[in-house]
Order: sequence, then structure tokens, then C-alpha cells
Amino acid sequence: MGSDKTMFGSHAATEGERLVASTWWQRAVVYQVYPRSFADGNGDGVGDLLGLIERLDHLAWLGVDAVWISPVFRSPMADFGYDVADYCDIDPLFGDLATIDRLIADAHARDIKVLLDWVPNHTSDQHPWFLESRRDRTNPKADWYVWRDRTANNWLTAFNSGQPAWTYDEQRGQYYLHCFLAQQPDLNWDHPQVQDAMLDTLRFWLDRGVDGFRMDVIHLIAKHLDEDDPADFASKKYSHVPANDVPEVHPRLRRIRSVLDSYPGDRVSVGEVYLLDEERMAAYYGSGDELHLSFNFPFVWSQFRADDLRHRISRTLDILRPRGAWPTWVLSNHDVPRHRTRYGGDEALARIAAAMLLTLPGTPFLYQGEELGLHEAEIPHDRIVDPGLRDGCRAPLPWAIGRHHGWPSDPWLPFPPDADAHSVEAQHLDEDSMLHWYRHLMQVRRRTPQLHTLDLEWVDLGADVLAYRRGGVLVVLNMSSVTVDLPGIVVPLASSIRGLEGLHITSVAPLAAVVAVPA
Ligand code: TEU
Repeated sequence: MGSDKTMFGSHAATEGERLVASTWWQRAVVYQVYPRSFADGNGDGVGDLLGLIERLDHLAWLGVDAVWISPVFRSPMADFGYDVADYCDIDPLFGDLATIDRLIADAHARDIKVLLDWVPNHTSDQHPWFLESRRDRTNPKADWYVWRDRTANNWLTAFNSGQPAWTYDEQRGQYYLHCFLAQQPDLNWDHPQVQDAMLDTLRFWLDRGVDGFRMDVIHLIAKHLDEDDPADFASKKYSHVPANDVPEVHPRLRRIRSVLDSYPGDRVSVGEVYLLDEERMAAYYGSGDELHLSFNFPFVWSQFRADDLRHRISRTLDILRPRGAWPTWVLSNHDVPRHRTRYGGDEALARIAAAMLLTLPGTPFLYQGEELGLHEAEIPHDRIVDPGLRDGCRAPLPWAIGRHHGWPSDPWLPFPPDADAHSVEAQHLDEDSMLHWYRHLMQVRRRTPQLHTLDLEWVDLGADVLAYRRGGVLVVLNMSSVTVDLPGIVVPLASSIRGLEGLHITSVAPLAAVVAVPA
């Protein structure tokens, strides 16, 4: 536990650090769509772009400002799209280029921005570049991937497989590097032509009007192959990826940034910098010339306890703010068990988590289904399909009450538990539902300018209460089992206990969240 000084010291930004949102992506709430499980437009049991287009009105109603869509490019789907065989085409499972053009236009017509998921570290082993590269040692793309006569280090693949990150290729007669599956060979980013070709794939989509990219394991585009992982590396709970963090990555990020910045309209990059340390992660923002945003994984993995959260939030703000770097906040995504389940399943805690996510200083990212309060799905043994065992958070969204829950046919994975009660249809009708709670918090966030800065000042209301002031707005997340008295009389803008909005209150009930202004 940190010292009281760090825990409750003032975290209001100083004059030089005070940052106010000036771009759309600093004000935005971003919603991650995992397209296979969002909505199915063609009835084949797998979600697709048409399904997403049909649900844009729902997302506009919910109040999201942008969608990040997990990969929809041509892919053999060994890693469900994170193995790309053509960066400049859509997989027929999801639609085609005309469908994505329509999606971009229809989203923009509703003031929703579109971010695609760019996978620069590796391609599919079926990508034409790899097929050419593996042919022999002299072809024009011979050095586009990482080939060695013998395994150059002790790295293991991700997903806890225990397998070496090097596979011998008979055809080429050499080993190639793959930080993930053997079907995902790592590109050789030391090669200028690889960099140029990958930057062209960004231009392809920027020209088509996308507003930015989530960038998959972006820290891996530079590596020191001669460095072994420490002996205890594989046993460290969440470090499945060789944790490369080397200086050569920064000029590469600056090239990527300059491509995005050469387009009008504030195109944005948000990097999956899977380094479990805020200080290391912060370096990937450069001095405003590398990533626009970076995911904050120590926060994802925080215990849902006031002291741990306070520590992570303080550390993030203390490190990012002086650099002029804009924080992001995520609780769930397509790789980790749903936070509702991680936090024990309780609905009241999930409501508190939502209030926190949507009132912290920076850009929040929601993962599809958290607004429905979905639990992790239980996947029977014979239906597990993901090599990383992440199917439980990738279960299809229940849209309706009844058989198939609004899907035209039985989808590719089983539904999460209590799918009728958690469905959009059921929750739409119930103003007291989790869905309405998220929507209301987003409305409050949008119309409250105090929530669009990086100011945050802790308020000490007890160890199990996460409480902070954002300008004049007080947020009280009571994670304790007792009622807490407030420092004064306030009027809730949002209250997880219904019926309190607009009233004068002086305390917050156990396991309740309040966003309020002074009376
Ligand atoms: O994830 C990278 C990553 O760090 C994950 O492998 C994480 O360690 C793991 O999922 C925890 O179980 C990205 C994508 O988000 C993931 O879906 C891909 O499988 C991976 O890259 C490879 O592209």
C-alpha cells in the first residue's frame, strides 16, 4: 500500500500540466467491437460488417463516439483475424470493401468514428509476402521475416503454450521467429522495405476515410534478438509476450505518427503496448510525436479495490500528465476474462466500475457487452476454439429474448449466462438496467466539461471508498459495506441507486456510485 501522501496528496495538475481535451479522441468514449460476436447480417452464425451496420443506430443511441473493430482483413483465422493474409482487403466472412466503405459512411453519418485494428508485428503464414520469403534465401522478400540458421534466443510463444517462438521451415531450411502462433511469422521491421510496405497499408485505409487504428502489440516492432528472456519469464502471470522494449522502436513510431498526422481530421493511433509498467508504457507517446494514445495494462490487471486502483490511477496520471500524454482506461477486451466476472460477478460492483471508467481523466474504452453487464461465458470443452483460451469473453452478444437471442441462427460460440435477462431487448425496456446506466453515464460525461480535462484530486472518505473531484464534480465510489458521509451537500448527476438524481444528498450507501455537483 502506498504512503498516505501518494494516496491522498493532491493530484490536481499544476499549471504547466493542466490538460484539457482539444481533439475528438480526447473527448471520446470508444467502443470495441469484436466483429465475429457482435451481430450477424448474413445468417452464417458469425458476426460481420453488415450486422454492425444494422446496429449502428443502437450504438448511436448508447452514446459511443467511436468504434474500434478487431481485425476484419483477409485471414485464415488461426488467431481469429490477428493473422492477416491481406491488409488491404476484407475477409469474405465479414463482407467486402464495399461493405466497409458503407460502414464508414453510415458511422460518420451518425457522428461515430471508425478505428481499424492494425497488426504490424506479424502476418499470416499465408500472406503472399511470407509465401515468397520462405521460398529460398535469395528471393526479393528473403529478409522480410526473421530467419536464422538456429534459434537465436529462448523466447517462447504467447498463450502459455511452452513452445519455442522459432519454427523450422523445411522449404527454406531455416528457422523463423513467431512471437505468437507458428501461423503468425514476425515481420522483420529492421528492413526498410517492410516499414514502407506497412506504412502503405495505413495509407490505404486512411485514404478510405478511417479515423485511426488500434495497433496490435506495437512495442514488438523492434526487438533485440540476442537478448534471452529471464529464466522466470514464462512463469510471470501476465507476461506471455517476449517483453521487448528497445530504443529502435521510437523512430519507427515517429514514422507511423507522421503518416497519420499527414491526413486531415485528427486521425488517431492507440497502441497495445503490452508492458506492465506505466513508466515504460509512457515512453511510447514520445514527446507528442509517437502514439497518440496507449493502452494502460497495469490498470487492466489491478485488483478491484480502492487502494490498488488509487495507486494505479495516481501513478498513471503522475507519469503521463507532465509529458502532455493523454491516458486511456480499459477494464475488458477480447483477450481477458470479462471484468464483471474477474471482480466476483456482483452487479453493484460492475455499476461502480462503469462509473469509474467513465469519469476518470482520459479516454475510456468499453468492450462490447460490458454495457449489458455480461459475465464471462462458460465454454464446454468441445466448443473451445481459441488457441489462447479466450473464448469466454468472445461469446456472442445477446440482442433479444428467446431462441438464438436475435441472431439469425445458432452462433459460433455459446451465449453468456442468463442471456435473456442480459439481452439488449430486455434491458432496453428497463430504465434501471446496466445498459441504461452506461448510457446515462455517457450522457453525463458528454455534457460535463469538468470531465474533459486531466484534473483529478483525491478525496479521503475512507480506505474502501474511491473518491475524487474533477473540477467541481465529485465522484464517490463506495466499495465498502458501510454508508459514507460526504464532505457537504451534493446533487447527483448520476447515481447507481435510482431516484436520487437532482435531490440533495449527504451520504452514499454501501456498494453505490455517485457523480455529483455541490448543492
Ligand atoms: O494481444 C497481445 C497480447 O499481449 C495477448 O497475447 C495477451 O498476452 C494474451 O491474449 C493473454 O492471454 C494481441 C491481440 O489483442 C490478441 O488477440 C492477439 O492474439 C495477439 O495480439 C496476436 O496478434
